[in-house]
Amino acid sequence: MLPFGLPLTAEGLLQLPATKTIRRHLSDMRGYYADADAYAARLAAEDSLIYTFWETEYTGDTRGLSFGITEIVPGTVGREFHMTKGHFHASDGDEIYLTLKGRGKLLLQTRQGEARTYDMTPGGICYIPTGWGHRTVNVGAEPFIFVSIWPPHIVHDYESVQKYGFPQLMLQGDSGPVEAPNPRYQAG
Ligand code: S6P
Ligand code: ZN
Repeated sequence: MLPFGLPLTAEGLLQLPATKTIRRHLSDMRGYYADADAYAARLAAEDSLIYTFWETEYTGDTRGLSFGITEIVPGTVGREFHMTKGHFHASDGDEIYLTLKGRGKLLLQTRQGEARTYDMTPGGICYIPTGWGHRTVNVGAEPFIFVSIWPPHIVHDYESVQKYGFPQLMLQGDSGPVEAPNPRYQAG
């Protein structure tokens, strides 16, 4: 990795060459949304883009840092807001999220079933210790964009989240986002 100095904005950071660009569409999110009928109906109409992340994963020795920029498109599946799949770090390694644009929520869970939720607004920072599964949700009407920074050689565990979900769902209420318990959740 070469040194760089850029404005902490989506426009600034997106100038960086990403080593990977991953786009997750509705069809990649089968089983993730609580309302299976709403999911099927939307997918039948269109396989829309839910989120993109541009990643520069550090694969050298143990000194570097990996980072990524995630953009979640606004919208819902049924009443549930667009979100990332979410994962645990299966190996030791904490992570930092810095919000650049839009309005989001960070959902956290431990494998024992403890849950926490944090607001993500521009200029805000969230710290995710190892052991806390994490998912981000766009609860606004605009694209929600944040930066993530994590140490090298992290193993990402998606399987536990795919199987058990998160304890909390983030739903569209009458006057903004509301959190509800996930009826299908089981502690991993
Ligand atoms: C990586 C970090 C983020 C996510 C990205 C997409 O440790 O937490 O860069 O990879 O926000 O989410 P997900 O759950 O599909 O990897
Ligand atoms: Zn992570």
